[in-house]
Amino acid sequence: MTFPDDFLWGAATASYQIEGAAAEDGRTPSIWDTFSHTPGRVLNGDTGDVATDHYHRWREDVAAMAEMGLTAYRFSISWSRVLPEGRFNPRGVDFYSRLVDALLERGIKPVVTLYHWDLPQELEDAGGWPERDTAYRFADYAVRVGQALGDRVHTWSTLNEPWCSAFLGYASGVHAPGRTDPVAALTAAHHLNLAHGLANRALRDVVAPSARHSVTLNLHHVRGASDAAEDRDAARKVDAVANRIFLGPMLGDGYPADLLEDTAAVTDWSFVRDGDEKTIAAPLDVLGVNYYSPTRVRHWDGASPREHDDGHRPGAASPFVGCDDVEFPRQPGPYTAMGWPIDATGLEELLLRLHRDHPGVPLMITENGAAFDDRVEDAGASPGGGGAGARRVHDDRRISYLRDHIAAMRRAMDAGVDVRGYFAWSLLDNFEWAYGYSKRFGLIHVDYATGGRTWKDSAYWYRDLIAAGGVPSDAP
Ligand code: PNW
Repeated sequence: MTFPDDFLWGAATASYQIEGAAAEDGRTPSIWDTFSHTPGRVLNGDTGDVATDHYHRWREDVAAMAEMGLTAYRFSISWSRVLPEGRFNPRGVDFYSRLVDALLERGIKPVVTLYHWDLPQELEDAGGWPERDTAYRFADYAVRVGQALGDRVHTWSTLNEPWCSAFLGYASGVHAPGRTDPVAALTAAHHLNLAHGLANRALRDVVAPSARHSVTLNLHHVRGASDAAEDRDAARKVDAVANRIFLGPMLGDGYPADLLEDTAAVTDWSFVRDGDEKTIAAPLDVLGVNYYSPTRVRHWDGASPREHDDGHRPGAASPFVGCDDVEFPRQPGPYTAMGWPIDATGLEELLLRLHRDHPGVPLMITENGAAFDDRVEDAGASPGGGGAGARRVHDDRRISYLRDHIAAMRRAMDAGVDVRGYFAWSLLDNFEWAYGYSKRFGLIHVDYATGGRTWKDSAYWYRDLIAAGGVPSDAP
């Protein structure tokens, strides 16, 4: 396994999941502040008020990245820090400006996501993503950030996982703002697409010409449970409303005809105006792909209880609008602590499919990783155990997960797929949305009582892999 010299090895985070300091330096609430403070929405009533306290500990976090040898860091910007209640807030931007400078000093390329789900609350109050004006507000915000940081950012990504924003936020309601309205969800998906196109175009006018422009999608690698025509059709439907609803317009093919047919009973799509698809098809330098596990689907005949084992909360409405005759049967194990199946072949197949359907579009793995119940060993008390206070965090399964997925990516590259970088999710344990702090995805363990950081075994392993040019230390 050898990788190109300029291949990016990174780790990723998101503003609401790590920053804390929810009311500091002028920041006002986003939909995730409101949602997490609403009883019953997030496990154990956890909120992002403090999170990993990265807002105060960012210097130490950047030092850890440098020690790990990361060549890139993917983070997101909090819209309501930069434009609290719509007013420009220089103190909010200054935080990111100092962070970017510190990264560059260490030779770490900043990969900036403008939107990782934390819509300013006042924009949700005005209608949120189902309201067309939100897309224009997003483009204005992108320009503000571009003007402030545009001379220093390596890659700009407009949105992280618009599928989650639209369908978990407005259809199943397990994410903020917690609405369950399929028409609102499809409308939101379109306005997120539009927001991406408007922001991508506006940014190019204000940032360095060398900057790359991107978006990150959580593409579902959908597999039918059998080769039967009805299961294949179930896979086609889910692929349309989870993947091609974004890939189509963003990569210049417009909305797929089968998606419009499958959802015709829900909406006539009259919210798409003349010229929108052209706006959305703004040129992309690289497409970000987040991959965790494959999605297994089967035709549902309505006779037996419908299976919905795709990691979504039991009893919640389905996020898959227009797929009422599809079920999501349990997949063979093993699983992560999220209950997500572990299967690296899905990543390889997904990359090959993207390369086949959209040749010439470079790809980047912008998230890949796993939550496990890591074994924390406090060695301070045991004789010969590494000294007082020494702590080890053993996470062999995370190492295997990362190793297998990096190998799968490498196989796809060997078959001709142009992959430019790999980002582990996540640098730190953090606020895992509806699961609060109960799920840990980090390379670095966070003690939420003290804020203390401890490198897990996987962090040392990843450091060694990067130092060896992408070769895992125990490779045959
Ligand atoms: C992604 N799903 O979220 C996000 O980009 C991260 O912020 C998050 O922490 C990470 O993956 C792990 O969950 C997803 O239900 C959340 O399909 C849910 C789903 C997909 C991605």
